[in-house]
Amino acid sequence: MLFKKYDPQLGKMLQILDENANIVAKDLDPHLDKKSLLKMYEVMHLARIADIKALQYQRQGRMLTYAPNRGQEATQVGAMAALDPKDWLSPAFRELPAMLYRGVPLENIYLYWYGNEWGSHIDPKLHTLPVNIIIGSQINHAAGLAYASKILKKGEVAVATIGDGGTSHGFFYEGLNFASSYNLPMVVLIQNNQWAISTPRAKQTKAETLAQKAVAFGIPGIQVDGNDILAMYVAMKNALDHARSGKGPVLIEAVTYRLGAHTTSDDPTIYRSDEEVAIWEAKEPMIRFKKYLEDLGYWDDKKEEALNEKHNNYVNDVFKKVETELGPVVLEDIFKYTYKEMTPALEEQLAEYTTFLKEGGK
Ligand SMILES: Cc1ncc(C[n+]2csc(CCOP(=O)(O)OP(=O)(O)O)c2C)c(N)n1
Ligand SMILES: [Mg+2]
Repeated sequence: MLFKKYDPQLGKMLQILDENANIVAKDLDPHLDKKSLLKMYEVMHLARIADIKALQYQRQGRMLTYAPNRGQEATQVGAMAALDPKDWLSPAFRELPAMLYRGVPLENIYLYWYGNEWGSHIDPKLHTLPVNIIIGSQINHAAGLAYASKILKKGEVAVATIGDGGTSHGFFYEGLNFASSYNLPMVVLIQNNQWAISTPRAKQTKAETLAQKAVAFGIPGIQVDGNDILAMYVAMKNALDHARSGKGPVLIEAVTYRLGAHTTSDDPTIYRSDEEVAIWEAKEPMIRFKKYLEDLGYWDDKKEEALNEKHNNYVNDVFKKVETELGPVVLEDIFKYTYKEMTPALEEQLAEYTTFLKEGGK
């Protein structure tokens, strides 16, 4: 039903909670209970603080390159709240809120961006793959997981996330075509944050929406207000039901915005205007979700203050642990874990680097 009503060829975008925190599609309100709503808000809040602090640590020279996600919290948390724990997440690299919602400890995420690959050792029970820097390959990982789920009749759906820029990559078409041809239980969530580094969405493709790319695969597609956490939940819930029932994949385009830089190595002021950013700042997802919770009587300033303190302390403690105990990289690890056994070339490089360090190199 939902996918018929919001067929991408009709050019309609799903929105349930508007920018002023009003429910604008009453028939689609998922009526989530207080506990679920508060869990969603708390994860968004933790993600926001962890994101801001990661930037600060990086600017202080205490963290390596970091990819901020501010502005994309509702897209990710709303979607993840619809998954069963047994479903899979195959993320890209800007998915800190989604990973936190799936139960990945902040310690892992921080370790990764600190430059220590042990952060990618995520408890297999969490059914969440590590950060994937190779744009688009996560779609094929998800297609593989979905294929396995179908063959083994596991009832698990594999969800992959990808950026607007990633949809230009071959992996996107290969993985989705495979999944649709074999009716695999997969959902692909495009986080259209309007930019792929300095390439704007308008230059990425002539397609009017990214959701309409679903038409070529013969699967449902839907464009959603990605800053509306309720719409994201409802779209993902419907997509999961569709995929789980054996009807094949679904493509979701979340329309959102990357409020920060692409990574800490990027300066967005070079390629986009302050006016554009200001428009999206006003639409950012935490303002409207917080207001929605306040209107319901579930949230107030006192609770916000207490949560600020709790999460600030928690993030400080996690980073302290990463910086002092867990983070420092053992040089050999960098060479040892590329292949099962080191290749002669890697052995040579390790020997050379060890000598360089012994001779006082830095
Ligand atoms: C295969 C591949 N090509 C190029 C890159 C370099 N790169 C990293 S992020 C990025 C842009 C991605 O844009 P988008 O898919 O919109 O995701 P966003 O960064 O906006 O989350 C590029 C080109 C890469 N990581 N992998
Ligand atoms: Mg993008």
